[in-house]
Order: sequence, then structure tokens, then C-alpha cells
Amino acid sequence: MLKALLFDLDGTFADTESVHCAAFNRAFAEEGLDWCWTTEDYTRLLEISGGKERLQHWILGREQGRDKADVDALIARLHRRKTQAYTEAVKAGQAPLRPGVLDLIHEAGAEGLALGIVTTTSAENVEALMGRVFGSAWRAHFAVVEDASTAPRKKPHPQAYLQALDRLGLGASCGLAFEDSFNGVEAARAAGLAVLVTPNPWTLAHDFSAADCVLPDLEGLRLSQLSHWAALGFTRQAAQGFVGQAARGSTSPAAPAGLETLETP
Ligand code: XBP
Ligand code: MG
Repeated sequence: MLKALLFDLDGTFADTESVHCAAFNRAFAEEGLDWCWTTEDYTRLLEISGGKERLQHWILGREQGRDKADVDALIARLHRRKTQAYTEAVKAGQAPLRPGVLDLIHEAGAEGLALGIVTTTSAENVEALMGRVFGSAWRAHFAVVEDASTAPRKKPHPQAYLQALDRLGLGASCGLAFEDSFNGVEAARAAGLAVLVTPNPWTLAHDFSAADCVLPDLEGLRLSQLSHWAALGFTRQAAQGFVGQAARGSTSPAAPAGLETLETP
């Protein structure tokens, strides 16, 4: 029986990745650096979980031999600036929710399912986005929230998902994870969860062969369909019904190009 829906934030709940990328570039400019991550750069860097880890990978790729303490201090400074720029932009409404997410959350909440946020981003970033969407009492909508402060081992490590299930007191077969990236799918699957993926333009090229279902977005997806799917053991065959429906009916302007014909892996 389906008892919990666990949502990844960045790229799944909302289209935040362009905002993250712009915030990194603002941090570089404020620091007086001439670095500027292009869409191509950031698409590649997104394969690394976590903003600090992305910075480290970028800096070490350029400045080998630089003193470690110096690099660590630069990463900390850049990430602070980036978080400031990101939260400002999100609070100003620059990270739109992905289609269908809010309807599904409202329906699941009304039906008494537990809702969870399972992300690798910082608590500050979660607060900015969720506060913008649900207001200052946003936490009351969610039975569990895992972020970089509670689960420091970032996806693809399953720590955040395992902790979420543990806090909810539920087995993995009672939950469904929503993800947008390869690392997210790996983390959820390693925790034993079924995963529904809604790729976005930043993650279109990822390998989603381990996912249980791939849809362009959640527009029009009803809780009853997910509950039925859960009752059938989240098989790929059982997902074909709503995959077909989405292929026929999705009119979402945010549906990533190239996914109009949907496939289960
Ligand atoms: C994955 C991300 C995050 C952000 C960066 O998060 O894309 O790493 O890009 O955030 P999610 P930080 O698990 O929600 O998809 O700079 O705070 O690390
Ligand atoms: Mg994500």
C-alpha cells in the first residue's frame, strides 16, 4: 500500500538548476574571478552531487598545486555567496514549480499520505523554496525533510532516503520517490524505493535505465493511479497505463524536448 511520496527538490519539485548556475556565476563575479559556467559546463558539473563538490572539482581541474587550506577557504566563500544569490532569486520567484507537483501534493496530503522532501541541497535553500511556495508554515505539510544538514552523504548515497524511511517508520515498498537525475535514481533505488523520474533539460541525457517509470512531468497524474501502480508492485508494465496517458495528454510547456514519446525503461 502506498503511504508516502518522497520528492527530490532541485530539478524535480521546481526548475531550480538555472537559478543555481546563475548564482554560481554571480559568486564568481563578486569574488573577482573571470570564471563563468556555461549551460554545457553546468550540465556536466551536475553529474557531481552538491555545490561545494562541484566547486572543488572545477577548481582542482584548473589550479592543481594550490594550497589545500586556500582552496577550502575559497570554496566556502564562493558557496556562501552562491547560497545568498540563490536564496534571493528563489524568494523573488525565479524557480517555477514543475507541472503537476502541487496538485499531486495536495491530493496526497488530503488522502493522508506522508509527504517528504529528500534533497542534497542546503537547509537554507530548502527553506527559501518551500517558504516561497507554502508560506512560513511550510514544514507542517511535510512529515519528513532530509537535506545536506541532516544527510551529509550526498546522492547517489542512499543516506537521505534511508533516513526518511526510518523517520517515517515505513518500509521502502510503501513509498515512491520522485527524481530528475541519475544520482537521485541511484540513491532511491539503493534505499529499495521505486522511482518515478521526470527529467528536465539539464538531465535529459542521464541514464534512467534503473528507474521504474519515466514521464515528462507530473501533469495530470492522479494519486489513484500511483496507488494502483503500488498495489501491482510498481512494475514497469503496470506503469504503461499512465505513461500512455501522459504521452497522449501532456500539454505542459515545460515538458523537456525529446520526451514527447514516453518510454518506460
Ligand atoms: C541536487 C542539486 C544541488 C544543487 C546545489 O539537489 O542539484 O546539489 O545544485 O545545491 P537535489 P548546494 O538532490 O535536490 O536534486 O549548492 O546547496 O549543494
Ligand atoms: Mg534533483
